[in-house]
Amino acid sequence: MPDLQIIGAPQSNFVWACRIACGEKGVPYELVPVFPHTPEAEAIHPLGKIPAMRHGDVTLYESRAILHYIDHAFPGAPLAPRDPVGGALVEQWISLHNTAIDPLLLRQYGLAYVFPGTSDGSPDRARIDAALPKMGPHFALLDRAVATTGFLVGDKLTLADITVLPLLYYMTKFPESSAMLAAKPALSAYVETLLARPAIADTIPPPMPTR
Ligand SMILES: N[C@@H](CCC(=O)N[C@@H](CS)C(=O)NCC(=O)O)C(=O)O
Repeated sequence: MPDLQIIGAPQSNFVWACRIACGEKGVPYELVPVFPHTPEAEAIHPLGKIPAMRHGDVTLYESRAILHYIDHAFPGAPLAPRDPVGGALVEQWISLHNTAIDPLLLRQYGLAYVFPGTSDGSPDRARIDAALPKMGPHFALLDRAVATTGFLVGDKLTLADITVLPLLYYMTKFPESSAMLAAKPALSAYVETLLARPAIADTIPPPMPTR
């Protein structure tokens, strides 16, 4: 059994990013498919979030830290440039994703479909309609960023792409976001190309369990 554990439900975009990094790096791992706020998550993440990671004596939480660890602790082609500028640009994208893109596109908009919290389980239209006017600039920004090389940083896959791709995959699942994505040719081609990589194609998340 591999001694690296990725702890978290495969539906989580952040868990998926960690799994993609392992796949791209050729690192074997065991997926411990638990939801947030379960004992396994609480044992490592102080807020009970997923992903968490265990590797021998090393425990980590927060996808960004786990991605950094996977990239640096194991052999294989680097998933971030080791020069200061390239490495900082990868960090810049991960930070922008985690603090602005994910909170709007997935937490506010996407989860209004998946976990609407409405009395009849229908999508939370108020939350969706409040998000929509703010979403266009995010798709435009990403479209411009990948237009030249097909990657967010430099000319090969990095942790920046690995962080952003899972969110973009989920954007293909909801009506307004899939239309916004389809209207951006470079970004659409980027998503299609990345989804064909074995490390990504082989780990496409299952649907959310129905309650
Ligand atoms: N900044 C964290 C975010 C992790 C996160 O929000 N995970 C979600 C699942 S996709 C979660 O655990 N949500 C439960 C909660 O926020 O309480 C990371 O990058 O790992």
